Amino acid sequence: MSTLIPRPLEDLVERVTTDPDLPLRQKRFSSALRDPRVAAWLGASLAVLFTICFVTGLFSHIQQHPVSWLPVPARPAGLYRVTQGVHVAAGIASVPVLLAKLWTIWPRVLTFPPFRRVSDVVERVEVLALIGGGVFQVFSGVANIAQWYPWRFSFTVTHFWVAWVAEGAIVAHLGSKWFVTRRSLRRRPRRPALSEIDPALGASAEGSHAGLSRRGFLGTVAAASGVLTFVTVGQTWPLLRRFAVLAPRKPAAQPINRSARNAGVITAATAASYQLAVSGRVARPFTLSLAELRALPTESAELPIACVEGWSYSARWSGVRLRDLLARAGAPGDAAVRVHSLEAHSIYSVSFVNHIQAHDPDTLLATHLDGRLLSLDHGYPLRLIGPDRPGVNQTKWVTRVEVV
Ligand SMILES: Nc1nc2c(c(=O)[nH]1)N[C@H]1C(S)=C(S)[C@@H](COP(=O)(O)O)O[C@H]1N2
Ligand SMILES: [Mo]
Repeated sequence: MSTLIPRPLEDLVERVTTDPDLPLRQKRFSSALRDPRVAAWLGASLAVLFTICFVTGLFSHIQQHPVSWLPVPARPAGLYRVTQGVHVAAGIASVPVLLAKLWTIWPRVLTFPPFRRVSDVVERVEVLALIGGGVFQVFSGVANIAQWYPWRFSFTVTHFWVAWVAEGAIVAHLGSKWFVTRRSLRRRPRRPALSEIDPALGASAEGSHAGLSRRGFLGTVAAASGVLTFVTVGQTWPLLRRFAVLAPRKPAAQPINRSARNAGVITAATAASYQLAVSGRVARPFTLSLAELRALPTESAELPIACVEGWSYSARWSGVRLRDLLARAGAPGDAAVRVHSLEAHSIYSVSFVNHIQAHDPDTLLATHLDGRLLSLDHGYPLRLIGPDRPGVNQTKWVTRVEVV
């Protein structure tokens, strides 16, 4: 194999990185836990968790940024609730695994010089994408759940594109490590021969890391990951609701992400002049006053609010069916809809409803939540709620239905 580095330098490098008394003494960080089998287990777990995040994330993306040529179905009604719940849970579960993986590999990052062969350069770029991408995705995802935005870029757009970089690096890394990983995972851990046991220390080669075996280390990582998931997943899974002590939002309290005050809609929503307009690609556009709206037949549906942040709850909503309004206006059968909010200057003030969801009997412009008139913060006087839709697109304070 051709090398990029002259022989004498290579010898020096060899000395520097192995001599325990020299600055870049990689060996000093050697630990029985930094072994290929541990690295392989952590890597394989991360690949599974990240891929779950990637696939569910693609679905979230198409949900949050809908395109008319790929309409998402309206059924099952709780689909997005499940996929987004899994997305966030897998992301949270990956935190301890990622930290452990970084800990096991970081002495290798110290290798100096970083490249000796052309293949090293390729590997470095791949590892950089893997570490950078993985750390960025987990960090930005967790920060977003905590509604902490220490950045200026758009979270959804950046999280989406970096996901491709990270997943691409995972696939490349899996390709290059496939045989090593498979061998490491298959091989039983080697038991040290008696001669290898240092009688003075009274410990095996594995004992160099005070007591924590490889199995114990992996077990600890798995337990940390399990506990973190257990104390947060109740934000979307009602069965574990009371254990969700680390969940930033408590779904039982029916959280509000944007209040009426924040959205600047209080006056417009409570004004006597409030109207709902149905217009656009229709034969008979019309408007309704609040009194006329209340005189219409009402329907109800049990539907979840599922926030992209991972919390969700199911509730009983009642109001007017969107498809009844479309029929009344003489909208075509393939009509999709843009629902406009009284809220101005927000990316959430207009929400797209594809033709499948627009004609679903459970897609409502709701006036009531769990039998009570909507509060201002929940979207009074009218909010959109439909099956298999992300929370961000369940627009509040609706004032116009534009048929497209
Ligand atoms: N007009 C408008 N509607 C909105 C939002 C918004 O910022 N503006 N936030 C959305 C988000 S992110 C979620 S998760 C849900 C939460 O619904 P709730 O506040 O009624 O519980 O409302 C959605 N509806
Ligand atoms: Mo949300």
